[in-house]
Amino acid sequence: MSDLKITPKSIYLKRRSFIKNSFLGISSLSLSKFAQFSSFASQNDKPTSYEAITSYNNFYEFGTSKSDPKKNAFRLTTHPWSVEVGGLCRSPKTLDMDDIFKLNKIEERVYRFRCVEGWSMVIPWTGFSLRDFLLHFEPDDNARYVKFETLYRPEEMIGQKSNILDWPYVEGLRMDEAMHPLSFLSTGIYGESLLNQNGAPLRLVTPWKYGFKSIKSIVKISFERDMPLTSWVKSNPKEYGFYSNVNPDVDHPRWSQKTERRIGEWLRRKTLMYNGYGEEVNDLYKNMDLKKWF
Ligand SMILES: Nc1nc2c(c(=O)[nH]1)N[C@H]1C(S)=C(S)[C@@H](COP(=O)(O)O)O[C@H]1N2
Ligand SMILES: [Mo]
Repeated sequence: MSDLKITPKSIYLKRRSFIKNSFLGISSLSLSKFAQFSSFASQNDKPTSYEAITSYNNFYEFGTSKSDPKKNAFRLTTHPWSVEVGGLCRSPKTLDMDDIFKLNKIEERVYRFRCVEGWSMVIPWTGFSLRDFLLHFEPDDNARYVKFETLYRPEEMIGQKSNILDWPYVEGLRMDEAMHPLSFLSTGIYGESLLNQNGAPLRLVTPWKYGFKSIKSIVKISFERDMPLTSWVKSNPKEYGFYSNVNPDVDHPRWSQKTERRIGEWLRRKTLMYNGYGEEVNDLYKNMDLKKWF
């Protein structure tokens, strides 16, 4: 797809969400200095093509190679779809996607996206703030973490017939990370509904963390007291941590994290601390040893 074709829609969406945000902002709790802006990528970050975003994927439920998700994800039925939200909160509920769309105003966020494997993209997501969504369920004061789970349906998710990971895929955030204004639940890309290979109908996006934290096709969210045991930590705790913040100074045991290949570019780029979102997220980790808590 040519950039000429996609840009106008993207700009249009951006402008719309900007207007919405500044309008909303005055009374909204979530209005921070960041939420007024719909774009969190710089001039230097040209959005990756829709074609690449939807054909070069990691989604092990459909196979382990980059082309498997696009090839195999058509089997997944996403209508109807419900998301159960519970655990330590006052208003647990199971919602279908229509309820979810009614709860939240859709906005666009252009974010850099960095996979732990050393490639990156720039993705114009549509969706809504995770914080705004979670507040509807009135989390208790003793909720310290949020746990997310992907659908388990091996008849449709054929990769789940292999035991490469312990299904269902589980991810988690500390409560303050989940409540951070950058944390986002996505329902679309370039203004189109998410395709199955990208995690339809609902997936997480935490742009300062490695891509595997951005769990796809979510069916369950729960507020927890203890740190959830996430899929990658469970499968290989020496190589993957709970926090997994993008950090060029902490190498993966099998490769350096200093640089990355931006899909669509020739030369490798320097990887930025917190994927370039340090100004926004530094405070979350100010008392932590980032080498120890990787
Ligand atoms: N359920 C689930 N979520 C997942 C994965 C997965 O295998 N299963 N892969 C993760 C990894 S490693 C990355 S890099 C991103 C890729 O997202 P994308 O294919 O939309 O770019 O999804 C993440 N979310
Ligand atoms: Mo990844």
